[in-house]
Amino acid sequence: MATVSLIGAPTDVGASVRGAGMGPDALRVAGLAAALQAQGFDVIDRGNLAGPPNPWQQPAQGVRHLPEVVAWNRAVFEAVSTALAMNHVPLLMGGDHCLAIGSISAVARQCRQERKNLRVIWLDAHTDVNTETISPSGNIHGMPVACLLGHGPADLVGWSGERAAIDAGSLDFIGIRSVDADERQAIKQMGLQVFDMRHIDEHGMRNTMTEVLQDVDEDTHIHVSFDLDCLDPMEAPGVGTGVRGGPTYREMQLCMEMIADTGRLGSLDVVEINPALDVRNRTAELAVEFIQSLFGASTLVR
Ligand code: 4U7
Ligand code: MN
Ligand code: MN
Ligand code: MN
Repeated sequence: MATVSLIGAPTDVGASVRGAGMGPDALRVAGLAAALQAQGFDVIDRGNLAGPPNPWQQPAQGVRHLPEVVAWNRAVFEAVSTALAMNHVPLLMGGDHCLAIGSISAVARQCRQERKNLRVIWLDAHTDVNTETISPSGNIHGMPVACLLGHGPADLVGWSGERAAIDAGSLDFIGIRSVDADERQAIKQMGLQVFDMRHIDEHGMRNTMTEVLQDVDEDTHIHVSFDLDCLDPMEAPGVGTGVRGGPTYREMQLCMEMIADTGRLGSLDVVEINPALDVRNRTAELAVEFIQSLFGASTLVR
């Protein structure tokens, strides 16, 4: 059985709603380590990374807190690289979604070294493809996908060793229902595949995931970047940028189980849990349930 490395990154520097920095402890309190251990995994909790405090400033040149975002992502990049080098499955506990820049850059670099095909599955209400020139907020948690595709602030691009850590064709978005006007243009220009809520409404989660996973083979490394605001806020109230109309509990379970069935999950981000806005840690507890499914726990009785 694999070893899972839990990496805490307690920061909200990439967001403008405060509180996501408490995400790692919310996941610990919800019993993440014990849940994975019960499934037979070895789990090592690496504790929390250190980084600068949130300076709580207005955006400058289109971005908020760029030096702090760079510092936190450096720490994440190093920790994820270390875990991968030990053949562990890194599980990044955010923190806001800007941290996916460091995490996925590290994964992309490792996959290139091992000649694996990296597939990124982005579970989110948002596409996070803004850049400093088009973002309506300047919040970098709305920009990680752009940075990973080689766009965005220069300090956040190229960390994997190539300008683009991932190519447009190896990235799939699930659950999308909030895209900004200029972001929409960027999505078209970059040729990104977006399975938005309309697609899930019309085709169902099963057909959607069948399509997403069709070309996964034995040389594929799947990275899941799980923003808890992907879920409907009725299920997951503890998020800073909730949007009505997300997948239901059952739809999300199916999504996770179908990814698990491939046997190719290699790394994971769990981000944007905001305990300050949550109800009795429900969102972190929900996250733990979904993580269990993603790691192969099944409620199937056949
Ligand atoms: B998250 C937003 F304008 N698009 O860029 C922006 F609507 O990581 C939201 O998906 C980004 O939670 C949300 O600020 C970032 C906004
Ligand atoms: Mn996000
Ligand atoms: Mn989001
Ligand atoms: Mn959010």
